[in-house]
Amino acid sequence: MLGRLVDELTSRGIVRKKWSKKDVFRVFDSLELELVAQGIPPSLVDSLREEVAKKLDGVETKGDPKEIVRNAIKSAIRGLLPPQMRLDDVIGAKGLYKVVFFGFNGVGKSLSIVKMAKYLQSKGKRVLVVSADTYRAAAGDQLEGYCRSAGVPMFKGPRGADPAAVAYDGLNMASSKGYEFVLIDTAGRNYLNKNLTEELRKVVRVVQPDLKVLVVDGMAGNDVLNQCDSFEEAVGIDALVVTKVDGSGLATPLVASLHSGKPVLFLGTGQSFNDLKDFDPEEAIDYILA
Ligand SMILES: Nc1nc2c(ncn2[C@@H]2O[C@H](COP(=O)(O)OP(=O)(O)O)[C@@H](O)[C@H]2O)c(=O)[nH]1
Ligand SMILES: [Mg+2]
Repeated sequence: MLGRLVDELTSRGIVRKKWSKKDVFRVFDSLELELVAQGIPPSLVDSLREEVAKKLDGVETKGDPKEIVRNAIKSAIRGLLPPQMRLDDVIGAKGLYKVVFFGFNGVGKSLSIVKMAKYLQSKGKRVLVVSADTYRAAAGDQLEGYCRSAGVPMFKGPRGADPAAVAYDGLNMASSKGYEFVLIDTAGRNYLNKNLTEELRKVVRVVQPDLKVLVVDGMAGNDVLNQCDSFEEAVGIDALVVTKVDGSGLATPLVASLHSGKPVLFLGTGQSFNDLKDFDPEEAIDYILA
């Protein structure tokens, strides 16, 4: 993704014996369209341009210039990333830890919830999954099927019930039975309209979650960034889960985290319940530098 940028900055440095801000700006300007076309939003190209220029300004082209450039870009990206988070960070939470998940249909919300539930269970935690997706008949059933085969307890309301009421009942059940985590699935659509926004806001109001997680599909490309913006505006996001990185690679989680300023809680890496892993920013940065 950034391979050309590295090469162009390197040759500019070699020709001029050192880098100046102006050199860096010129290279970025000549590649801007290409970077944007590859899925880096213009605002991010701008901040990267500023940061890399600051790092390289006045640096002499000694030793391995390509390595100097790579390190400057790496450290610029690190500086632009929000503090990251991982599943193990929430494990020690006291009391009932409440997580609400949202995102469009088919992104992998339900499967991700069960993955997280199983992971927490494997660490000795008592986890209840709640389906507040009462909109599609199949949704609750599908989640129920996942939970049954994963061995995760699940609560669902009647079809057509008010999702916030179901979430509320699920919470009550979780606290009365001594669960430590409650993971709430919500209805997706293929777009975010007024109804869904209102419905999600109501669930959030009732649940008062410790964590609001937007699930996005790594294969969805740049649309992921629009989804981050829309859900942030609608209900606010605390963290992202990026699924299907087994197909998409690591650019999407990195760019989405940079763009939204939100940490990536974990990545979906396949279709089975154990297919999840921590987001490793260093690995992702190396991935997009190639
Ligand atoms: N390859 C791959 N497929 C995934 C991943 N996460 C979810 N899926 C698949 O995506 C489809 C939709 O998942 P589902 O959880 O039902 O999405 P939801 O509509 O958002 O609840 C299913 O076929 C899942 O098996 C992932 O990390 N990798
Ligand atoms: Mg679902």
